[in-house]
Order: sequence, then C-alpha cells, then structure tokens
Amino acid sequence: MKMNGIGERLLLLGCCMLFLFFIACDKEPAKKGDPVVENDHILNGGFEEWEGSGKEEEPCHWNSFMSAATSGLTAMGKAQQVKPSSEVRPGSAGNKSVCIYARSIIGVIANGTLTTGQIHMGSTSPGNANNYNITRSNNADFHQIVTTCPDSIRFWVKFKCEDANQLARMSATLHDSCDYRDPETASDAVHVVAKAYREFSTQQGEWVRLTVPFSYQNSGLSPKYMLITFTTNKDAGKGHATDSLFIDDVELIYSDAAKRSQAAWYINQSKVK
Ligand SMILES: [Ca+2]
Repeated sequence: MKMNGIGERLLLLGCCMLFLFFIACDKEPAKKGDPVVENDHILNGGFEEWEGSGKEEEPCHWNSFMSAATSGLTAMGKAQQVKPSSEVRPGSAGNKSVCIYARSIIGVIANGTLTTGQIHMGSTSPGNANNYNITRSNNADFHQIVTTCPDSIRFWVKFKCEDANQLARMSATLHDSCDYRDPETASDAVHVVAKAYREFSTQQGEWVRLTVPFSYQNSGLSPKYMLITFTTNKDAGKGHATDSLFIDDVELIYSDAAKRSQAAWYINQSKVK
C-alpha cells in the first residue's frame, strides 16, 4: 500500500500509542508512595547450577552434609547425601533436579537433608537440640536473602519411600536479620516474619507440585533472609536408608500486588491493625 508522508506518520503514531497502551495494561497501577522494589526469588531453585565435584558436589546456594558444621564424633556424619539428577519435573525447561537421600550410620538413620542455610551437627543423637539448620547471616554460602513478602512457596517433589505413610517435609521461614535456626528455640521465634510448612507422603513415587502459603506473624519485623529445609523424614533419625527425595523448581509466589512493596508494606500493615 502506497502512503504519503502524512499517512506514514499517522500510522507510526498509532503504533506507538498502541504499544504504550499494552505496556500500561501489563502493570499494576502504581499508587502514590509505593516503593519500587523487585521481588526476591530463591537462587538456583531449579537446581541447574552445581559447584564442587565428586563427593564435594552440592547445588549452588544450597547445602547438605558435606558443608556441615561438626564437632567431635559428629564429623563422621559429614558425607555426601545429595546429587544432581536428570529426572526433572514434568514440563520443566531445565535439565536437572536435586536428589537427597538417607543413609545408615552404624544403625542410625541420617535423613537426606538440603537447606539454604548450614547444617549444624552438634550431637550423634539425631533428635538432639544441638542438631539444627541455621542461617549464617555473615556468610553468603549459608544464607539466601529475601526482603520481600511472598504469599506462598511452590516446589515439585518426587519422594521415593517404601512406606506409603512416611512423611517427608519442607519448612521455610522468613526472618529478620539474625542467625535463625530450625528447629527454632524461644530466642529464634521472636525473629520470625512468616512460616510455610508442609509434610508430604510418597504419592506412589510420582512428581507432585505443592504450593504452601506463608503464615505471617510478629508484625513490624523487616524480612531479611529465608531459611528453607527439605528432608526425607519429618523427624530426625527416622525412616529408611533407602529413602530418596527429588526436588525441582522451588519458587516464591507473589500473587498479592500490594505485597510487592516488601518490608515497607508489611510494617505499614502492622501500624494499621
Ligand atoms: Ca531443574
């Protein structure tokens, strides 16, 4: 179609206006005073990136027993119980998942465990309070920064277990600036901004997608870190040495546009209650 100069300019102007219209429709309307903050996400939630090699190999930004803090006899628990797997969740764009697995140490079951913090083994008795996972706020290898307020955490799991009633678990705690530990003590509890917790059974060893909402508490705190833990059994030292848990695509869900303005939003909410 042949057009004169004016026609071409009008067509170009129309295209520009249409483009701007689509951009405007794609975003939540900004409100006066809204801080502009990007949502935080879990680093390497798809487990495509790995570091170390052989018996030292761990997914980047996640930790298992090889990088655990130990003392005395607990050092013998510092062995590999995590590996990359090519068994990815259905529909995944990636090529890897993570597999954590249990093992027996002189008759005692060590659950497969993976955390964004560091595993601390202070006792050879699995249920002892000196065994916990902890955010190390002064060490980037052992923490993940989350300063926004997600609604939920979503992930895929494939739990291979010979007992259909056995429960694995995921726990995620959003907390303020401190070295929070899981299981928590009374002094840790006051630092909790929000928690998400889910136990799950084997489901015939198939991939399942779980979405777990955060329960917000302790209003007025500023979120700084998220401590996430996956384990092959909800209770330490329980289960079977053959238990294994595959995990893929861990992500934070922000469905409430108002919560995108992170700590400022949350603190404001506590003021209006
Ligand atoms: Ca993946």
